[in-house]
Amino acid sequence: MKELKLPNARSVSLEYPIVMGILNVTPDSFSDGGKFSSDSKAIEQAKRLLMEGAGVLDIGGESTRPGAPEVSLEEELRRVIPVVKAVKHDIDCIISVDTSKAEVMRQAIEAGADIINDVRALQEPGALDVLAAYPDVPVCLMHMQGQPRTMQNNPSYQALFADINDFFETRISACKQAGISRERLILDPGFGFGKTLSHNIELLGGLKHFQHFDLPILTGLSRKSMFGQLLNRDTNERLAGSLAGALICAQQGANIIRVHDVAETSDVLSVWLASVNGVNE
Ligand code: 7PJ
Repeated sequence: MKELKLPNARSVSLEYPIVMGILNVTPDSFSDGGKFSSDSKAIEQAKRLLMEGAGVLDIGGESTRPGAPEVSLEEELRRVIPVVKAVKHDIDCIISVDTSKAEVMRQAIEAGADIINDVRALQEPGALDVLAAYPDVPVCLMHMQGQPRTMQNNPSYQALFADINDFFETRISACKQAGISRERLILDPGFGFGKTLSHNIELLGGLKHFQHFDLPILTGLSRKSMFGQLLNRDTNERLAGSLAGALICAQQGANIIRVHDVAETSDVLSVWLASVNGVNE
């Protein structure tokens, strides 16, 4: 599991954790509405994230924040596909698309997406079949309890790690049944998705419980409300908490760290890696 194979005979090394930079294409992120200018803003942001050290860009058009309303297929396609095409056309980079809808997955892959990141772990209709049809595309299976609109209404587990591990087992088997090979899979415990603060904190200290799968692990904690609750911070005051979270995940073997603040996260990981590997002066 030293590298992740990608389409077109490319691959990305997982020897050290890589930073996945979040490129949101929800209307609140580009509020001017004009399609041309929003595409060029997305390209600008993509270039910035890559310069700051992102190894992968994660493009998502569905808000999955707690309580967020669902987005129609047409709207999600309209938000995501032009940006994937534009970024792919202008920049040589690895693109992940954050979606649960089979048709968005299909069009995104056709438009040049290298990875599918699904917070619903390929449980929506047709999603397994789409991925089965593109045997070079890796996919992130994230754990969520419930659905975004209601997932924070009293989440509960019999045993947090055992329940999430059972979910991973079930989804890994579903992938196998559908013809999606195991080496394409990435696992994500889904911080904030149907989890209380104490669930999230327990997860943060316990990533070792997912290492037995011997699959790459992705974690996303960036600016999440667990830091709001723990530290009493608004969204724009959660950088320090998020950096601590990213480092704690990396030190427990997380391979892909999904963040908004790429430059800061890259610095933190570089300091840690220097302390492990030394430096050449
Ligand atoms: C995650 C995600 C995450 C993966 C979002 C937010 C909510 N994909 N998409 N893992 N979170 N794989 O960033 O606050 O934790 S959207």
